Amino acid sequence: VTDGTSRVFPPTLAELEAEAEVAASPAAWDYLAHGSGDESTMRENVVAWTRWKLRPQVLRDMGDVRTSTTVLGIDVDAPILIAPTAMHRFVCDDGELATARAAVRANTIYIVSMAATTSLEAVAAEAPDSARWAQMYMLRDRGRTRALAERAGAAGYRAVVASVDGAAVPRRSRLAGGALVPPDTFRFPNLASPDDPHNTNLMAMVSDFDPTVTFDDLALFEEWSGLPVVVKGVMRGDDAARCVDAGAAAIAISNHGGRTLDGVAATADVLPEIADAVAGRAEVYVDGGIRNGVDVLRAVALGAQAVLIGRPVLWGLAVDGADGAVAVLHHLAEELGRAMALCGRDRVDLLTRDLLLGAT
Ligand code: FNR
Ligand code: LAC
Repeated sequence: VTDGTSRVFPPTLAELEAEAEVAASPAAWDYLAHGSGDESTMRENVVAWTRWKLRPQVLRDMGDVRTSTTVLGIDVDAPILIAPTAMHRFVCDDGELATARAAVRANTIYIVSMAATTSLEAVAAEAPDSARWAQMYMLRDRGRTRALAERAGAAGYRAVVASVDGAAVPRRSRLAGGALVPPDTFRFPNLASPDDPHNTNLMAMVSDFDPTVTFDDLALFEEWSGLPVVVKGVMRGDDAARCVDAGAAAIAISNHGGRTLDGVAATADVLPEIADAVAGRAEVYVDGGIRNGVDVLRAVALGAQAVLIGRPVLWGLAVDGADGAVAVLHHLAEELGRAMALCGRDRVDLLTRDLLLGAT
């Protein structure tokens, strides 16, 4: 299989992962590959998708299969978005600028992390015509979050993704002492604080998360940015319903790729409950362990409007920069299209729960 560019693309993301481990520095690999505790949630995220077995339909004229869809009214080529992940300069020289170019080429949405090593404005300038969302946590100094939300609105971002899984600092066993000090050449221009304008250590940022945030605060993100709010890190139907009541435009189901609290359920297992609780009042996205196009089909069939891809995009960046990230996104979309044809559904909005054994 080729990815349409120069290099031969591995047939599975597992092979790309192995290449990425070789390509990345040991420090970057320790940072991106691992999870919290004994990593049971991280592993379970991947396995849980495979437990949903398909019930394909046949004899349905699959001459014109389309993976395109919309998220918050924005057209995308596939229901496959780029999850917010920190520090892309850790894995590739161009960092977030490469990711921005990849998102344009794959015609999808790049959710830029608060802990990006490139400013929101520089990412916007690199891909002015594409849709981007800005991820942020509420910081103890709420004025800093407000400033970032205002910058996202001013720089043409189309949504704020408010991450809400930061009530305590996670323990990452594979990072020395549980802390992380990235190369001191890194800058975090979206985390500017008055005394330390451009150089905030990542773990210092995590300790700056405001643990007092409640549902009532969600409206602040919209007020500050003028943008719809996606709430990321929800794992229960009752919480999802309360977020929607509080004005959320979308819910992103996530356990942070198993990087926060080990022992949390796999996202594939809570998706049906959350989709039912939201009941079409907002869009639902899901991330965690999505490693092939069949997983994307499963997620959409269970009620997700789209999925977010975390580590695989970083593997692509590590191996081949923007080309590598595009290859990952194209590969997943291509597998989704094939899975749709073999399940007898030629449009994304025809992917429904009856395609999965035991889901209805
Ligand atoms: C993340 N994630 C994350 N989430 C977020 O809201 N803000 C962030 O800055 C980061 N940073 C981050 C860095 C790295 C290296 C990883 C792997 C993840 C979580 C991310 O958005 C997403 O929830 C998971 O990565 C999804 O799981 P998979 O696809 O990696 O299995
Ligand atoms: C992480 C933080 C930055 O997962 O969200 O490393």
